[in-house]
Amino acid sequence: MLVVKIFHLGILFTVFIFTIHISSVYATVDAKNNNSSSTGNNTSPVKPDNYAIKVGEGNHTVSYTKYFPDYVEIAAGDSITWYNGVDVPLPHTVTFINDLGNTEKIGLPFYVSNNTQFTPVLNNLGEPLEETTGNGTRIVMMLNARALTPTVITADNKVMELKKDSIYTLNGTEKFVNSGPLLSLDKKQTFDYSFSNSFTVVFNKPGFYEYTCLFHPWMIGKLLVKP
Ligand SMILES: [Cu+2]
Repeated sequence: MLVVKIFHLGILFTVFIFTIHISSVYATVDAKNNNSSSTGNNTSPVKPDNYAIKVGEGNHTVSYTKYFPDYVEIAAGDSITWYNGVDVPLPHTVTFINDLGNTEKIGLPFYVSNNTQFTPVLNNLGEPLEETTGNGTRIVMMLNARALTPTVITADNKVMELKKDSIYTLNGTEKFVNSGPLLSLDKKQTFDYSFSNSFTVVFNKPGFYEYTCLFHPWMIGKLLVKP
């Protein structure tokens, strides 16, 4: 129960991750294997492990768009928590895409009524990108909620929005599993929009998984879930 409470408190949760797991990121698989082989007691179940992966690297002057580490091996039942630990306010996502039809771009054109008025909430902070098509239909570019919020699209195309800092159990059939933008805890406050800091996935199904960042498609992470 204590662990559950910690998971529900974003700040404490991150402190927990930092203190317990940061230094052992590289030892993930070894630690797990050692635990299970050295007990000599096949009747006691192995407790699932939680590993931490940094989303973005670098410091306040130089940031690197990569996952750190970008490859891990874990066991079925284990979980991974991705978190943004970079000093700069640069968001990244952790996004599993099984079906390229569900890539979910960040900006999308939408039809709107020709007399719709757009008023910025904040003074002089931009205007919508819009265009009138050849047949007089008006189109505006809008941000795609599925890219910018924690979202799952199931195998049967059900779209589910998750909570911020979610813990999601992957069943392996999803078309799209997205953390939404992750920002460092101290950087979240500089945005009006409420971003997550972390995203946790529980992997019960063995297999090879790849994920990417919707902002930086060259960011690729891979993981192997062993039976
Ligand atoms: Cu990124």
